[in-house]
Amino acid sequence: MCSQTLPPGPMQTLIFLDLEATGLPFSQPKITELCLLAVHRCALESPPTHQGPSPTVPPPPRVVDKLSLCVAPGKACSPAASEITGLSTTVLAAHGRQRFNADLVNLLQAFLQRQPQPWCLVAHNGDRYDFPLLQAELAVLGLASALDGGFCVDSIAALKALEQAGRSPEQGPWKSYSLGSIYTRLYGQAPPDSHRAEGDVLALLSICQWRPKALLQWVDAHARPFGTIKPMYRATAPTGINTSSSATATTLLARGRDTSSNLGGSRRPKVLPPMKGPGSSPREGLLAPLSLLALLTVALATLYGLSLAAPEQ
Ligand code: DCM
Ligand code: MG
Repeated sequence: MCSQTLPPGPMQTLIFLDLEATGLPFSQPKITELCLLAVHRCALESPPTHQGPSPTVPPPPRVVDKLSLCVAPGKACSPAASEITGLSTTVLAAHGRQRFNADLVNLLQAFLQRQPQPWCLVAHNGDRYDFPLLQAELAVLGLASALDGGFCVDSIAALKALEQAGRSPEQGPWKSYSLGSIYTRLYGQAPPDSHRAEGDVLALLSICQWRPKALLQWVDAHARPFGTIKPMYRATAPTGINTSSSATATTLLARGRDTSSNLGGSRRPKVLPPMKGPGSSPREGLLAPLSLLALLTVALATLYGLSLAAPEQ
């Protein structure tokens, strides 16, 4: 690996991140839960050695910083999201959870600033979900560049590279790179607490501990500035004086999904019914001359019939 081509230098802190939210990207989701787990690179450079007959789930490093919060999303969770996460907007409100607001952004910044720099967010499917969603939440608050000092990588790409390294280039059977599938492949059991932000973050840490040194090398080579991540959707126009994200209209940015299904397609122009009212339709204006023409044709046909019949009478 040619480390001299890496502008930011080795990432000092890996921050494993997972977000739960109200739904999938086309629904312009809002965050319902987030978890960040900060691990210094030295914990991955010299992992505890584990001997045993079968691969066991590595224990997490002793020294970690963890931030885990539930968030009131300000919009309904999809039934699927509620089902898998166990969170609903009503329950989050009943527990007095606060919105994704400027205070939370300050909290995130304070947490990140405590870490040895540079830091790099690691999220599974982060490029398509967690990073653009986090950017969207920041953008809605007008704080789009709040996390611009840091870097990010998608662990799906990392684990693909790590699993394929050393294998023959022949294509094997198709493999799933979902968090649960990788974890089960590596450790022979399903990850606990799936679809809880903290559970998913711990599972992510475990799969990244499988080949920790190779993972660090990959991260150092592929980390990209968080500021280059495009928000999943953008605030367009405030709908009232309340600047909270619920009062802000949003627009989904094209991210590989059919954006026409935005808001269940309710923004698509509807086919208007024919207008009513006298003389309002150009078709109606043609009816009078057409009726006259039909009348004349009938008259002419009658006269013609009579003229044909006349000589025989
Ligand atoms: N999600 C969803 N439907 C799915 C899978 C995920 O709406 N079938 C949304 C809600 C989850 C979020 O994605 O909170 C993050 O997924 P995960 O729990 O896998 O991190
Ligand atoms: Mg999750």
